[in-house]
Amino acid sequence: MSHSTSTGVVTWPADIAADYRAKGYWEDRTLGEMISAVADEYPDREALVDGDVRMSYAELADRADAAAARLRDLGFEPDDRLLVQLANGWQFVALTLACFRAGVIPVMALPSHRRYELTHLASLSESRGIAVPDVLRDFDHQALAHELVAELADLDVVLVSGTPRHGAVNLDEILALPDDGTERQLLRRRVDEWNPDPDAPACFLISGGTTGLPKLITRTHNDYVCNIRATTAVAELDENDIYLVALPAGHNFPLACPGILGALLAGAKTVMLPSPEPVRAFTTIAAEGVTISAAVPAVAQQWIENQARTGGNQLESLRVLQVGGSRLPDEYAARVGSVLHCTLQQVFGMAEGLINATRLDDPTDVICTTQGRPVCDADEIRILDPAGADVPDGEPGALYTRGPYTPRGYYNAPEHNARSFLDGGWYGSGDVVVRRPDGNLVVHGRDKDMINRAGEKISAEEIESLVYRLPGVELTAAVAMPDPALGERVCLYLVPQEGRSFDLDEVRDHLTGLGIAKYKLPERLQIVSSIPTTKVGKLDKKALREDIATQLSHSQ
Ligand code: OOB
Repeated sequence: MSHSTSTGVVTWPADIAADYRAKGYWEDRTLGEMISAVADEYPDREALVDGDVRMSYAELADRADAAAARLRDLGFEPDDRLLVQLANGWQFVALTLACFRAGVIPVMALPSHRRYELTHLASLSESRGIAVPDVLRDFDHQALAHELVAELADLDVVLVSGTPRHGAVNLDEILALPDDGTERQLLRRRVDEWNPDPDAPACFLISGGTTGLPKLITRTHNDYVCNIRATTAVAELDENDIYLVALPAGHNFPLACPGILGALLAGAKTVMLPSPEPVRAFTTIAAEGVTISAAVPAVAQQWIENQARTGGNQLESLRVLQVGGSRLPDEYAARVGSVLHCTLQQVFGMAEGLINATRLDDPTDVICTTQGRPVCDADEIRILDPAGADVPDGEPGALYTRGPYTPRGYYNAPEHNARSFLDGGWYGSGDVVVRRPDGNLVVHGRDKDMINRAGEKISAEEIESLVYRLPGVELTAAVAMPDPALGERVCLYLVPQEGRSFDLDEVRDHLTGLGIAKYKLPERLQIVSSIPTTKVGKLDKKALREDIATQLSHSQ
């Protein structure tokens, strides 16, 4: 039932690890102990706001400790995995901290994931438990969790925020605050003794994915703390800040760049919202005095358009808007300052590690037309041509990186690691970038088979492999089509077998039946009699992207 070691975790070479340690990039402290120390320093400060729920640092830390002990009592052991699929709310934060304290590894799924993704993530991570909302946006997460428990050998505990059924555990009881002060102190002492190894994984993040199925990224306490520290410094976030979480909290960006964990390590306040919808977001920003938030370009665009339409001074407290996850069009970059009246920080990051960002005092041209530079001075980057030679500044090439918070491999994925990492541990992000002479990167495009829909990454291969399960498909290719609101959407090219016809609804129903997340569903179907191929015989996706872009521009 338990796993004594994280065998599938790829570690940094010993000499490099020693160097990161000696230079202070790795502090050898766990996220749990660091946040407990902050709570000791600022017990009465407000840490977390979620609607009517307001929690001090002391209360949050006490709830996390109590929950850590209760997870142990339920049978969770250090290095056990817990698949976390919770909406943005205080429970997400308290449970994540509880896992850190107990040495249990949260696997950060998204509320939009469905049977297909959760089955894969639970089995790949060998999760012992799954934490879900009950029914959320008309979807019965609890029912699905029970089905997964019935099907997966390792998975046996369902934690539900809401009304548990069929022997599920009530998450709100797990996270309850013991009312007795002495008990709280005893728990604190008990949990302090479990402090995990700082080189052990703190959490598993999900890769954007270019392969058929998503990969898991192991983030150790040492590396994640380094990531958080560096992004906190460049966002100039301190204890006076109020950080708004509007993106799904399990994403690296709102979780740790600097995100929720950065706000907690700084002694700042975090405000949770279930969605970035502008009317509610603006009301919350005004009511709570939010100073900093993170958005994907699609959300930044909505905020800009909403503010331009309504005017008003609801955003007065907002100091910084971080924008990343996909390329922010330059015209919107300029409007963050002129319409939202805050400083834009472009963030070009990845769950696999490396974070680039513009600095708050950079010249306007850097802030508005580049995606910034690495946040940590131990980050190393190389930009290579197809033959593997470094390209000069000003010329596009493929981005490779390594550093103190960029893990050297995905979890349990040796074959895939051999393809994604070069000798010397360089991770190839699949992005095509140009480095300017001032060191800032501009993302020109990508060399990976993925669709970036409003910052959510969709693997073309994953969609295609599922479409092939539909009888009568001769050939199919999923490609990105440009979209003014979301950046990109999925367009599916399909060659039917003789005598067969398809429409978009049939394809979408088929995929929905297989249990994939809705955001991955194709939004346009192009029925064609053939698909062009490249010289080496691969489907020519570039030609397809150009074809759909041309068709869309003509139909406007
Ligand atoms: C963030 O992380 P992921 O893992 O969902 O996606 C990483 C990929 C990058 O390789 C790149 O293709 C794309 O997303 N990307 C951007 C971008 N930021 C990310 N492409 C162009 N411009 C940008 N600013 O997306 C992520 C993780 C941490 C912080 C911010 C974003």
